[in-house]
Amino acid sequence: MSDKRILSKKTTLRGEIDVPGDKSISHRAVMFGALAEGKTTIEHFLTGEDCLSTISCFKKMGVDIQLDGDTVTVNGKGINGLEEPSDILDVGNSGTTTRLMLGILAGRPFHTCIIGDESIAKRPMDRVTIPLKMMGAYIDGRHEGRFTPISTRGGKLKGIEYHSPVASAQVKSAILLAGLQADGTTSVTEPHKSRDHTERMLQKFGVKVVEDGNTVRIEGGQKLKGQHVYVPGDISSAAFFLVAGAITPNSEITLTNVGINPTRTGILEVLQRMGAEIEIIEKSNEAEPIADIIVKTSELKATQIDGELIPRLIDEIPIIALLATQAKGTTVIKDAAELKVKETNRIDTVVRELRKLGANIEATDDGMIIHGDTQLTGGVTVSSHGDHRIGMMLAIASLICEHSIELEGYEAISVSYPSFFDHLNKLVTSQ
Ligand code: SPQ
Repeated sequence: MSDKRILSKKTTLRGEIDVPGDKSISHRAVMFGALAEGKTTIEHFLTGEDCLSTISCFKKMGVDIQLDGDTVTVNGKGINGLEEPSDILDVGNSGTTTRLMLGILAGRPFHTCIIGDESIAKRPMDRVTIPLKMMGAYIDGRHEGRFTPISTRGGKLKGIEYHSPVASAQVKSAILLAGLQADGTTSVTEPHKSRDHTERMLQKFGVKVVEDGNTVRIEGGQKLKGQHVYVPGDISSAAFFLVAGAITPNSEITLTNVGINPTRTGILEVLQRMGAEIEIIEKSNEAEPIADIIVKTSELKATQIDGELIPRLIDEIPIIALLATQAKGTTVIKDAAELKVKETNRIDTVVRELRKLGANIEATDDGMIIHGDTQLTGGVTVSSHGDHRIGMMLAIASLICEHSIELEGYEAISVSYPSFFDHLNKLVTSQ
């Protein structure tokens, strides 16, 4: 990794940030626009690398997609309008693109070959290929279809009742997207409810989806109709500045138009429980609820994070670990073994990199234990390990380290937050 940045302590952060569009919702808006009949316009789209990979894959399947600033226009020709790509579909670093697209391709009567980067090649795909094969799809890949490169030739699908061993929106969404193309009813039941952007957006595009506790059902053969989608700010990106505001002295930050879908707001509950001074000003509540959030420097106390809360803050655990280093007492995070199969093993990378900075943190089998109220020292080189969320967590940690740090692999941040350093600089300079 050759890209490096020196980052140093800051005494105050002030100002307002318009957080970029939600990554999960941006992916889905392009995909559902491609499956729909007619025009879909997407406003406040996230132009991070992951979402650009989704656009590129669907363009290769013959979909007319135009990107202008952060507005996307998709001219969908319906699900039968997708064409066999003449080239491989490269998903880059994006697990969401891979898994949701597999659900769509499961029912398409043509051949595709999906590849991604080194990190994607290590992430388990059998969590979606197993149920999709049960539905009748022809899918194969490295290690008996568990890893990319993966090839698909869609089959005639039949509905299944699937009980997922993990709470995963990617698994749930892949099965629902295959279910749309299947004979009969498809249902997915999860141990805990994962983010529900697919269910909300399918309904917006005119599809009937029935939700009953942790079970979601869909009837095959329904059609999608093009829509206008406004993508709220990504709460997973906002989380970095919510924590920055709480732990940096003399700070007050306003984050505007942040999505506060209850399946994603675990971070807000944890901040409140830990004593952070935050104010949530709700603004609108259409397909996805939105709020402005204000955070101030706060006295923090430790907490325990587990159970149904985990899928509601899974991507925020790296930055919550940093928050916990500044809280009085010991914070315990458990039931989070899913962290091991993200862009990196996020239990290992968080513990390893925060320890280098002087944190008192231990890894467990399914989470971590953080002994708080620690002065982070810094004065070392840390690495993102190519994982955007680890890179941003370390950049926020630098704000409170005694000595400056060198961050290796900062470019990974553009996967989900290309304007991250511009926003950080804005908060440092707008006193
Ligand atoms: O897309 P990708 O690479 O899987 O991205 C991550 C992230 O940190 O941005 C996970 F590494 O977010 C996932 C999230 O963890 C995005 C997502 C979605 O859009 O459906 C769901 C979650 O994954 P999962 O496996 O729990 O379904």
